[in-house]
Amino acid sequence: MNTTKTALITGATSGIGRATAHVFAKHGINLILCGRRQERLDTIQKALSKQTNVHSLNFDVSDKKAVANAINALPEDFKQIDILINNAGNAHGLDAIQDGNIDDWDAMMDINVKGLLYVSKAIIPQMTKRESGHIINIGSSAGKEVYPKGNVYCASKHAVVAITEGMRIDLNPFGIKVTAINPGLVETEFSKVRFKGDAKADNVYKGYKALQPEDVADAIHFAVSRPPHVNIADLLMFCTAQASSTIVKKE
Ligand code: NDP
Ligand code: 8X3
Repeated sequence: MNTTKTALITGATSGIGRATAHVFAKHGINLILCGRRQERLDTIQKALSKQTNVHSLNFDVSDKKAVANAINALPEDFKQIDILINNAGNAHGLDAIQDGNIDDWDAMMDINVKGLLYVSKAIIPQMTKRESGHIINIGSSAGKEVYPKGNVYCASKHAVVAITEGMRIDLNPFGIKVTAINPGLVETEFSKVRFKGDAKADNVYKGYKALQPEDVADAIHFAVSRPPHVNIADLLMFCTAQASSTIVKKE
């Protein structure tokens, strides 16, 4: 019996998703890498193919047809997905609700919430059929606590935590594990995206040691490597300097 598992990771071209792909490859997990930046997908696939079998898919998670088409067209060797890492997402803007940009709100709800649902919808039926699988949703400390100007991003991550709980309940009869990993500040391209390339992004991780994407990837691998009877349901992780969304000890 082939015991090698296959993981599909959304947002594998950067940050937490890319670091997770590296850790999984080191442990011999087959990979389906997803993202929109083809050049990055090619580079990561080339590097990790030395360690494991890798396939990449280019689609926007907020485009439901593109999601279904990409996943339905997977080659035979990659059709069985044992582990789904719903990681693609970002914050767009940091504005008081009265100043918020509607396009930013649409992007966060469409990608962080609906995108996660579209990808899950395309994969859950094969997991329920086999009565096995593990879904890991990347929430955030912003899914546990709302902070000033975080409004819609925090709402999108509260939704991720709620959807994770709903999945765990509904998929319980099928023996499917469902996990939320909720990090605080992680030094990735997240702030570059949030501030649309503005220099403000450079200050977010200054004066303290933020979580690194590899720290979160380790936690994700911990969750997927527990024995069959153990499910890490919900994990909140901060760097040592962070106590809450608004309390960070800086030099
Ligand atoms: P990055 O910006 O470094 O990575 C985001 C990833 O998401 C990229 O690979 C990007 O790929 C992908 N992505 C974004 N939009 C889409 C889309 N519409 N369709 C497909 N893929 C998309 O950020 P992080 O690694 O930090 O973020 C990963 C997850 O972690 C997000 O859900 C974020 O909310 C969450 N998180 C981040 C924290 C942080 O402080 N950094 C803390 C807590 C949670 P591409 O552009 O190639 O499509
Ligand atoms: C990312 C962490 O604090 O910027 O989810 O919302 S935070």
